[in-house]
Amino acid sequence: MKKVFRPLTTAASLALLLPSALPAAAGAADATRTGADARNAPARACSPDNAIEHTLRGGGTWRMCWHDTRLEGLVLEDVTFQPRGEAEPIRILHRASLAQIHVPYDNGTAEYSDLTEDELGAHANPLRPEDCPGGALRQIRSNLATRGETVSGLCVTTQERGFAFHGDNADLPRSVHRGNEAQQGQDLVVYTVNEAGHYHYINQWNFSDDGTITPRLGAAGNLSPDDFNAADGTGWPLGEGARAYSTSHHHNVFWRLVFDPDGTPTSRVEQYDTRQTGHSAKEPRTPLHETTRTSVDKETGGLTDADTQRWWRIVSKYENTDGHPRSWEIVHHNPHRYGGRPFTEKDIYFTEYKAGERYASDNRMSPELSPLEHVGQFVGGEKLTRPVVWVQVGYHHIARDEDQAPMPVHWQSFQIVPRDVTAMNALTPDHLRLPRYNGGGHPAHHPPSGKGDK
Ligand SMILES: [Cu+2]
Repeated sequence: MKKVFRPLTTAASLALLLPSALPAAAGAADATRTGADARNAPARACSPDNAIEHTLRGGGTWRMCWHDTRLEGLVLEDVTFQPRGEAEPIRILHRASLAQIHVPYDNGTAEYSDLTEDELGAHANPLRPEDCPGGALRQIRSNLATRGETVSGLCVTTQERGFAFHGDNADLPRSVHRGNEAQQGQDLVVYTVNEAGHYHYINQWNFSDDGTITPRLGAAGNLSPDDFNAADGTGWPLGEGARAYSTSHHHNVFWRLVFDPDGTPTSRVEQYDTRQTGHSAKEPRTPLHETTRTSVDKETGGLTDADTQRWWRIVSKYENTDGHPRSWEIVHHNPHRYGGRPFTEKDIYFTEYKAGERYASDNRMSPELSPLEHVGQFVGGEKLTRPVVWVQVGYHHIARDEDQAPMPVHWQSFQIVPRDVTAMNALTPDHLRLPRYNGGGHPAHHPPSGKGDK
């Protein structure tokens, strides 16, 4: 369902014309860094309205800068995490955003590109204080504004995430709590709600106190009344009897991540696969597994192969204090891969950084963007020095009676998890930050006890 698009302000148009939709000064600062080792380079200017900084209960501080564009909506830049006790913020991402929501209907009657066609970013919904519990709303540009050009559409808040850890290091006296260390985790959460036709998408980013980033897209709103067809047998009957069939469809969501690990534009990509190689000689002949590492040196697309438990990581030039390269793992599973288009064939793509390669499909939106159409074409075998990561998560939506009305939120997500960024858990309590708790092999946790407290 298309909306009539009312042009945005000059500022919005300008945003689209600049290579990365940044203020000119910031763009210039960016250019000076390209190809250079810019560790410790000063952060780009970020106005107070665009800066987000929050220290979570666990002591870690997230910092980032946000802006919005007409198509992508929320864009996060210069994302850093400073674990408690760390002298400096650790840079992770240069730029992160949605890159497409591709919605093809099973019967071939419709195929939407919700970012580029429906201009997702231009349709940020106003949020009420109760839509942002415990947080603060910020103004974001929107065509849905009833007055002026902005709505209170960006929520910055915190959410509880349950146990961050629960363990027994035998450092505490045995007691009624059995000497357990436990802590509840907390996320900094940033989101907008944007309309594309009858759908409302929650564009949410969770930043956890352990350094994990979880981009999430929640599909909500209402089923498209235009996409009901009782005749072709491809949908699901909604309402009484079997008169109205809601047409099944996919939501293929793409994110684009420009990493900037430790503030350097260059990084490496590695792929890991685990395979069973046989069995141990001794009974009970336990299966043996071997994990192999493959360097991803050139642009490529990859599959989250269930048989090999494949995963990838972005590796920094710098090491943690244990002497291990800092890296960020892409924890990713594409449950409903859509094979119907060349840009949806892979679950993840790695391409060399180009500002004009912005959308996973329908990329030829304006003159400053690459003439190439989609991410499948961006993969041209070029050597990777500044890898851009494109993550796809698909969802085949077969409607159910409960989808009306409004539809319950359905989430699609993946995670960016620190791997060897710090020498220990970012949340490790100070009294456990000891050599004997870092590296394993420390004495057994449970001394023999005759008190029956096992
Ligand atoms: Cu749907």
